[in-house]
Amino acid sequence: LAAHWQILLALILATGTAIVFRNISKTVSDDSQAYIFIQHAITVCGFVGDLFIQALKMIIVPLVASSIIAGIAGLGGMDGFGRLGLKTLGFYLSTSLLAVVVGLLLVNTIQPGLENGQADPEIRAALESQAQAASSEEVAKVEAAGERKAGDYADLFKKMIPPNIVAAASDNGQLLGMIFFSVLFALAMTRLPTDSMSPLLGTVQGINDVMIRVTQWIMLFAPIGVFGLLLPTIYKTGPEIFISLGKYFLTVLLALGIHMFAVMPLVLRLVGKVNPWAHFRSMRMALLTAFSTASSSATLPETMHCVQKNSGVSKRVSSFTLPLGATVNMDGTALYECVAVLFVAQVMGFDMSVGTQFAVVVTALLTSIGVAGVPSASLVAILLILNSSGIPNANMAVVALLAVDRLLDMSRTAVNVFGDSCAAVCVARSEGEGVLGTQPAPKKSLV
Ligand code: DAS
Repeated sequence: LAAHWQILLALILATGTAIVFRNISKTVSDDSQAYIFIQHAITVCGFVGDLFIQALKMIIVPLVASSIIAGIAGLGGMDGFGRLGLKTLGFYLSTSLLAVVVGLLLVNTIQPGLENGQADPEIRAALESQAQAASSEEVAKVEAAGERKAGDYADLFKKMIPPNIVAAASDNGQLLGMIFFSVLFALAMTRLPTDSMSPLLGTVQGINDVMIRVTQWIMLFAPIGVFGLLLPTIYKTGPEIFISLGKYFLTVLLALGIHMFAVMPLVLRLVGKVNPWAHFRSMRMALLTAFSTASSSATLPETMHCVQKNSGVSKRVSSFTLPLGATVNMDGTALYECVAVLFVAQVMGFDMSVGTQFAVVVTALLTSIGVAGVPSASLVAILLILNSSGIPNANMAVVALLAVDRLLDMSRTAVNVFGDSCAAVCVARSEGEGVLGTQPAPKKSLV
């Protein structure tokens, strides 16, 4: 069975088992053998799922550093790199803006927080009950996040120049420091005389090949890891929340779907001149991994493998665009922040004028750059936007959204990863590379 079918099967099995476990748990007493077995099974699954994510995170630093250095050093120095960097950043900003606009349109059209144009008291009650049901650590996490100010996101740019590269490498949600150092190292390498640069480049390329091999070994365990990640999630998330917060879920998932299956394919066709379907197929393992782990960073090794091996993007383009994208380009997150903030404003009866909505759009764009590629990272940004917009009951609302966030986090992380992979393909095409079955062409600008 092909690897992606194995993962899909694991997802289906986990869902089915979780639903059976949920129903059994409801009919037996807490001290029965069946109930105790189920709790142990959930714990074991959670443990296996965490091991899988940790294994993926374990290889991020050596894989990303060696990819960037080998890719850029192979690029031959500053000339190609500057152009590549500008194209990549321009692509990321414009697709994230498109995502936020899609989110804005949908949340103003569907109006998930309103009933006949007024704040919906039932939804507010649902949020409050979710907030009460949330665990103490979730409440503590939101309280702690509430202390963060907009300035923290400005610190992101300070993180670009890390005082300690080992410490920077350890924060695998924010790869900026490591990316910056690796790029600097690679550019300096191209200044070396060839006879001393080639053995170094050969070694770095060797390390990179080894790390890609290790990625493939880790991905062999993906079906087990995915099963372990999904079962506890679905077991804990009862179907009732999809009813009380149904319109909210619908708005987010619909907006993510429009961005991923309509907007981005259009960008692939118009800007990249490639067949979107071919790219979806080449990215399926990375998308399934992103959906299962809800972490762009943990998915990065698989994203690089799919973009390089299946979409045919060169290492020199993918080794720069993908690690940067996993850190700063989060289309799904920017879209989600916009929808969630305006949803809470609607529920709280807070009138969002066009000016305030524009401010939310800008803040969502900026904070999505700062959001780490780890599960539920964007809820911190949402709290910041709610507080800075003066929307009341921000903590209660975010605690409630955090409690029901997992499915949405998995979906928006898949959109984040897909957006990064589209950038790699479009930038590669503009660099004259023949990707996804197209022929190599002369270099041209992206637009
Ligand atoms: N889970 C984050 C990621 O890994 C996205 C988010 O929290 O919005 O991309």
